[in-house]
Amino acid sequence: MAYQDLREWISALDRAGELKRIKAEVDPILEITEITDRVSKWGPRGSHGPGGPALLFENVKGYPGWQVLINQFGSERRMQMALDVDSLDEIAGRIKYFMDVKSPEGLLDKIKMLPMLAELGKFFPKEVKSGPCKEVIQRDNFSLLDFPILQCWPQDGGRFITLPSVITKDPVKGKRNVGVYRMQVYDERSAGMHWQRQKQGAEHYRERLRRGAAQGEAQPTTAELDQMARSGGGSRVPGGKQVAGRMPVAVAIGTDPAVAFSSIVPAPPDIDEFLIAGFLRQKPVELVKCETVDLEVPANSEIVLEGYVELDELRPEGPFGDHTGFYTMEDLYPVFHITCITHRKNPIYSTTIVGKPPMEDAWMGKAVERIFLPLMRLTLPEIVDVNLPVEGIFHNLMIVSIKKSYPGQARKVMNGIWALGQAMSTKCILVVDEDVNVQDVGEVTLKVLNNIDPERDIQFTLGPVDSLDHASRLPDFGSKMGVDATRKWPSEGFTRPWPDEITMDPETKERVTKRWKEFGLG
Ligand SMILES: Cc1cc2nc3c(=O)[nH]c(=O)nc-3n(C[C@H](O)[C@H](O)[C@H](O)COP(=O)(O)O)c2cc1C
Ligand SMILES: [Mn+2]
Repeated sequence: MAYQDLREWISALDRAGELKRIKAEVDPILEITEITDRVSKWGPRGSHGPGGPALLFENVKGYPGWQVLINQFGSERRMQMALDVDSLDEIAGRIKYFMDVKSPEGLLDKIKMLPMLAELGKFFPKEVKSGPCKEVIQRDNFSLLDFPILQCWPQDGGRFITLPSVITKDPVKGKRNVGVYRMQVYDERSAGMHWQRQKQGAEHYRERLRRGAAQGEAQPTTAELDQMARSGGGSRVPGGKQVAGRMPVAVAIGTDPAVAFSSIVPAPPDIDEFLIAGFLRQKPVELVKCETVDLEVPANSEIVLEGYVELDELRPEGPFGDHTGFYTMEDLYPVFHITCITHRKNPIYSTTIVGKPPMEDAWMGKAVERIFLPLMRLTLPEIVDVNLPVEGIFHNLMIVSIKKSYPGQARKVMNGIWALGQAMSTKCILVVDEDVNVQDVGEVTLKVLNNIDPERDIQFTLGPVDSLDHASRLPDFGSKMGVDATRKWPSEGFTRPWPDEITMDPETKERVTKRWKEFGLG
């Protein structure tokens, strides 16, 4: 059953004992982070779970009447609740169900497909006339400074909106994109728009730059496009030509959990994340038209910011304490100018913090790992399982097990992953045989390091790297490493015998089990 909105989700968390309300006064400057960070790290020693409860701050210093929600996704259990499943693999199962369709062979087959088609219809977003996000419409007297936006870490460049669903459209194809890109508050009506270079919002922006430039005297050269596209945005076409124009942008804050989660999933570029949300909640996302821009936003949003990004404006953004555990340094990004704010009465501000793992985003990342497994298998069917260990911060380390059938297959898999959407920036890929449990990092360490001849089995490549990588030779460009830790075959030039793994024989095991009490070992 889909949650209607953020409030129904909060009630569900409350009923399940997954929410703590904090009535003591707390400062949105640093204090909420310190409290949430400690709670995120609750859990048995040596493991990452269970992640502590969701927190609702009801007495935010300087913001009477406001409530701030944080850590809503911060445990495996809550991630399952958010997507209404008992195990995240259930979603993978539902994806597989739709993917396994073979073309119908006769009328009976076609009839059998009808329920599936009817179900598909439930996923598409649906436009409605109005909704709760229109309860208060502010066209003039509004200010971002009225919102309890956090300053997360001491060296942050200011306050940041950390969980906004940023909605844009491709200017040519008209296709919508929704992505979470943090927004640094500059003043009452403007904020940074931190879409990183390889993200879809940035691509929509570049598409406008290309079009704008095309309407001018000359097409930009490749070098000019590169410069314009720096940091996902661009300022001027070099040579004094200015690409004037505005890109409409809408931002939804505080939606139902399926919409918020869908905004972070690395969906293929042309897929509308509201369709994914519809699939996850098995009910269409209801959208309303914005007041001042030609975009639609979830009708149930707590807060909607409408506005535009100027095509010829960049401004320093950052520093920001990031999910790498380090600060990302100041860099140039486009600026979002607000033309209108609409919100529910007494809106609830929904946010998150990132920092040293594990934090709330670790659980979102784990959900992505589970849900995307069947989609990875579409391109790389030999993949058995994937683990993105939390300290690998998603882009630094991917461990993947494969069913190996031919020489060199591990390297084919690495190259496939480096070609797969946001996985392109994976800094280190470990490929192991299918008998290795990739979820057990201890077992992976034992087997990978035993099985490799480093010079032979490590492969370097050059290409796009994550914008948050502070060690790469250049921003967004650097080297990546793949480790082929599968057993080497004679057909791969390995002719030495390969030893068996140590295991006890079943007879001895059984004999010892039967007599276990005799030994007085508990
Ligand atoms: C809490 C949180 C904050 C994020 N902040 C940013 C950000 O500031 N910039 C960015 O490019 N991606 C950020 N991301 C990652 C994107 O949301 C993610 O890559 C998403 O898939 C992008 O969608 P897109 O492919 O439609 O661009 C963040 C993710 C989370 C969970
Ligand atoms: Mn997208």
